[in-house]
Amino acid sequence: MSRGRERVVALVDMDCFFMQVEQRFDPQLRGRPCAVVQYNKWQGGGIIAVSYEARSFGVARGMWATEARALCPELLLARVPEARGKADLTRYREASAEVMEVLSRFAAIERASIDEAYLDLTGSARERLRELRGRPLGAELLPTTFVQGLPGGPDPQHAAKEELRQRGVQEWLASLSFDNPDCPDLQLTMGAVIVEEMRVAVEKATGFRCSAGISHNKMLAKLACGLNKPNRQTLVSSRSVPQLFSQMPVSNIRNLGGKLGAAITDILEVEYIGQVTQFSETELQTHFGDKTGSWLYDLCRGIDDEPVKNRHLPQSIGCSKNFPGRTALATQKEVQHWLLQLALELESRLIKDRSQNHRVAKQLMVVIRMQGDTRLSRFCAVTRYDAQKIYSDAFALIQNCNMAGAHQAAW
Ligand code: TTP
Ligand code: CA
Ligand code: CA
Repeated sequence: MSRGRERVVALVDMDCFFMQVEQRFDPQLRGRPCAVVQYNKWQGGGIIAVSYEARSFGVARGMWATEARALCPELLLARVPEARGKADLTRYREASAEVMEVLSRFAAIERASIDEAYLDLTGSARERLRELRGRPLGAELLPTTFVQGLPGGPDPQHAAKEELRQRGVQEWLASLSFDNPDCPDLQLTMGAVIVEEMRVAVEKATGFRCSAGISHNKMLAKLACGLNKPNRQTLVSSRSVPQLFSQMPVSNIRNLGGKLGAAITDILEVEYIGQVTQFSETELQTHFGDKTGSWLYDLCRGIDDEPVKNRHLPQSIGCSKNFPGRTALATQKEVQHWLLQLALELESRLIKDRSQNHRVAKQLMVVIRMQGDTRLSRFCAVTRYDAQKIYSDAFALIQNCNMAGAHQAAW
């Protein structure tokens, strides 16, 4: 078996997640163009989640509600609950836990964010293939699966997306030999069957729809998931990688969205991830260091060895509030007020986490963003789950960052 095709890895990501949570809460929002906004004092609030019905009008995350209404006059809005003067995401965290619980019934999960998780389905896929004893899989087991790169041939002019999907699945299944359970493509196909079942189970238990990607590693699974949203899943086989990568912008790849991705496009003068295959491993190591160079050499060929970790819970518990532009905090009193509000939220979430998950936090990290977008972080030990103590520790950590002077009333 060629390297990098040993595993079956899936990434499940909820469709417009906060929106679906609000739609379950208020059924009048279902099937309608709608969005979730945070706060509403300025421009009707900032949009953080958008239903697919509203996306077709051009409504997007980051717009103000007033801008979105101009694009889509019938847009309905749901508001993020607030507590202690800031957004309260409890409702979404609880909905996330419901989803993660269902996914965990199928395999160990690595929670990757509030609405997505990786699963290593290698073991389950192998077992199911053994049970199959060489019988072929039917297209009816893959009712929402797209096979990336298929159907082959020139793009037909008038075929509907669903018709192309079905033809792709047919072509794919016809290309498989079912008598070899070690065949990587066959294992991926069984992985996709399991993910179809998983997504049905998620919707049945929670009412939420999701999309998924099925491939040989986390990078390809994540990329695959985004190819046919919403409520669909995409299988990316290793043979589809060269074509897919030949037009895939570097920044669309997991871990290449930021500075490293920008360095790759600048230094190598490439636009697409597939173009990186022109460079030797040594060349890549010269530019990016030994470790990153080798990693990149594999990555641009669709190879990524990062294991799916067994991690169900978030690694940290954090809360924050932004004060953009004119709302920037300008006095020590204000800084103290908001630090205390954050500490109060933290205290209650830490206490809940300790009783639910039988663990205790060790480190407190305080991050502040200052004028000109500079960020600064400071750490200390967490000694007690007590808001007053967390607040005073946090304030002590950042007090000397006050440009006006550590003990001034101004900040
Ligand atoms: P995403 O998975 O990035 O987006 P989404 O689920 O809304 O839409 P899609 O169907 O395209 O996956 O984020 C999950 C949730 O996290 C989202 O519903 C709201 C929240 N979120 C924010 O509040 N701010 C942000 O900047 C992002 C990226 C997400
Ligand atoms: Ca999502
Ligand atoms: Ca997500």
